[in-house]
Amino acid sequence: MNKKILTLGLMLFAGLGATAQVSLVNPVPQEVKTADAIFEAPAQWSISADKKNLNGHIYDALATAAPEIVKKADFKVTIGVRGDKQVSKYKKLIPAKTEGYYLKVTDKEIVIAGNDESGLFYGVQTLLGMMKEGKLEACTITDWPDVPFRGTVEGFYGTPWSHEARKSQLEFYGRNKMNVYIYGPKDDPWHRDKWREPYPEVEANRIAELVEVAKKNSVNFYWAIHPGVDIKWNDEDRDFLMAKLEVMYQLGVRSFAVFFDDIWGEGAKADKQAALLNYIDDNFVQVKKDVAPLILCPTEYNKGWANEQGGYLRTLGSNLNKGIEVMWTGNSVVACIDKPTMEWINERIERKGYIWLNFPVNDFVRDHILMGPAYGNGLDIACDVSGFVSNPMEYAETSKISLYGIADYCWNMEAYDYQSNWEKSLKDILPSNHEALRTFALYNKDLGPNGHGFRREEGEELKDLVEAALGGDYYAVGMINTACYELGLACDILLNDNSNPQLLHELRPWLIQGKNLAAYGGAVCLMRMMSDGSQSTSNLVTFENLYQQARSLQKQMFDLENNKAMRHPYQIGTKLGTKVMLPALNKLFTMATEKYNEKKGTDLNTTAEYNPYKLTSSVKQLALLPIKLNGDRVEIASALEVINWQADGELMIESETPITFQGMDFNFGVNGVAKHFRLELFVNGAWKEVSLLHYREDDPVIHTGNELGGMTATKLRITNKSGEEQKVYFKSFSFIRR
Ligand code: 14T
Repeated sequence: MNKKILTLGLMLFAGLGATAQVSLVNPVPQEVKTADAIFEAPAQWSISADKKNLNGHIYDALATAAPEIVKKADFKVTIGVRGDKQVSKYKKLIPAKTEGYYLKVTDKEIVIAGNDESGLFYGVQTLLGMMKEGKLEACTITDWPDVPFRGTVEGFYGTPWSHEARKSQLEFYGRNKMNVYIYGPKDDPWHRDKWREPYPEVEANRIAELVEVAKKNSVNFYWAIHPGVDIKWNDEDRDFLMAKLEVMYQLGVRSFAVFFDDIWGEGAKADKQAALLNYIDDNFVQVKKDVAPLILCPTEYNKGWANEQGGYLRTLGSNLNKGIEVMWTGNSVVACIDKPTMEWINERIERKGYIWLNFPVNDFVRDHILMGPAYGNGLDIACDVSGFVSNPMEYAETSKISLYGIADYCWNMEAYDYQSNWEKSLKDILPSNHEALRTFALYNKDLGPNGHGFRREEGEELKDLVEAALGGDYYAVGMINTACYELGLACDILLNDNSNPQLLHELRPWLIQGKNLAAYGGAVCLMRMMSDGSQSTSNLVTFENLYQQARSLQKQMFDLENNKAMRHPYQIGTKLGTKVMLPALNKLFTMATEKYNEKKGTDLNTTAEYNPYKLTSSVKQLALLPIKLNGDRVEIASALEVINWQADGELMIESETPITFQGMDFNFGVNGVAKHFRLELFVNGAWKEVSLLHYREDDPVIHTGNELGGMTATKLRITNKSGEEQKVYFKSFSFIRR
């Protein structure tokens, strides 16, 4: 049989299956019965509901659906909450679960019956999700959440989300059935540094508005205070805190959290923290009666930091009032959560932990943006957590990709399929160009090496190809070339998409770097194919010109990575494809260049990474140490052995462009050795000496004299001037450029 026809047939078939409207709903509902009947939504429908549901946020949500709401229509929508007359017939079908609902869709009518108001709202969201493409599917759904509190904590360091971004988040949470938003951006002054002071009017009004938007979306807006940096455990500070909570209450806030993370000293005492929280609970939460249970973020918020001897967690466990929730990031600051994680912490805090998941937050890897799926958390911990919130990136819109998964995971844990959720999320966030977004996102999943050791899968789909290509398979090189072409194509398409301006604004630096990476890949793959010295039909497309192009792109990527105007003043850089694609291309570049050198007897530099700084040394052990730019700091990696620095041996650093020095220090690990070495800078064609000194006799760090600041040079060298060998450790060396 003709293969093409067969594939076409299969595709059509798959196409039919994929249109099931219920599969568009996120999170995946608990119990679904469908009759495989899909039909156009009616042009009009009438709504029958109890008075209280005929106006308000639930009705408003329903009104966003395409059908026009009229008094009398053939198609009837009945909505209600357990106890309402309208849905009394369905009493037995409504799940007796908090936030649960029953939904029935036929070609004549729809019934949505919530176990409570949230449940009804979520039933409406399910209907809206199913109608995304204008169609309905006959079904009955019985649905409820696994985790009672699901959502986010805006808890990262860096630029807090904008007001607009927050509103958009709250609507996104409503649509995806998340019910918690904890407001706690580290860089909001009135959350942390100025916790005692009330918000100025403009900021106060914004918070009041967010509370309203949250309510409309069935989200609890938690406002968090972070007093631990300078709190005194006295009545005065306690009253300051109570007063601030009262001010926030007046703005409409009804849910509160107190954070004690990333502090030390006085503020970090468990008994004091517990006493304060109990005081707030007794004298504020219980008195007001309409305030949600308090949430505490402890100082020892992960197992890695838990000091068992100190008894911090057990003190919280026994002292804190039972209703107070305790947050937990897992076995380390950034970790996936599993059953043993929960068993360990729940026993200590004498309650179910409230998970603060440090994903997709990128405040510790700001050169990467994270667009991958949320995976790796246990699918069997629904009963072990009281809440589960994600700490996202300062890139609010991009974070929605992962949050879409968090929402699904928390709602229906056992059924959670991260891959299919991820595919769905890309369509949800950028329907116009979800394929381009998907291709681009493939290169933006991993975090790169980081202090927390938290990595993500990236480039798995390329691994076999890369291996084959490195093994000399030209077909595989061609496939990598195609992948690079697709990446460039995706970047260009996205840079021209204006359907989600916020998303594309956030992604822009990475899209531009993505184009560089793609073009680099193209050049490298061609280089590899021409590296056997075969003749080109073009005078321009020659190996040596492709080599120049690849070099140029290495430099362009480097410049973009080190351009501080581009993004953050620290932790700068814009990286993607760092797990598989970039290293593969660099290897191909080196291989191709080596091959060519061999064939042609040329001497082209085979090292792939562009570096404007070059280190040379007549001290053998130093000659191969890597030198790197890190922001504005140029560093030589430390040596792990004793260095035998011979008399007159020198270490030289050359820069492509003149450097203006800000400061310099280095550590040879031996006290008092500054007098044995000479530092010189090459200024205007001549070597100029700069003095070296120790600040203290017992401190091996060597500093430079004040004359260094502001000097401009293209090279520097350090020479052993003592006339004899010096045994030193090369612990650190760095200078800062202006
Ligand atoms: F409160 C905690 F649960 C928590 O995670 N606190 C911070 C959080 O604001 C930040 O976004 C997150 C990821 O960087 O980690 C915590 O911050 C840290 C963690 C460290 F290990 C800050 C400095 C650290 F060294």
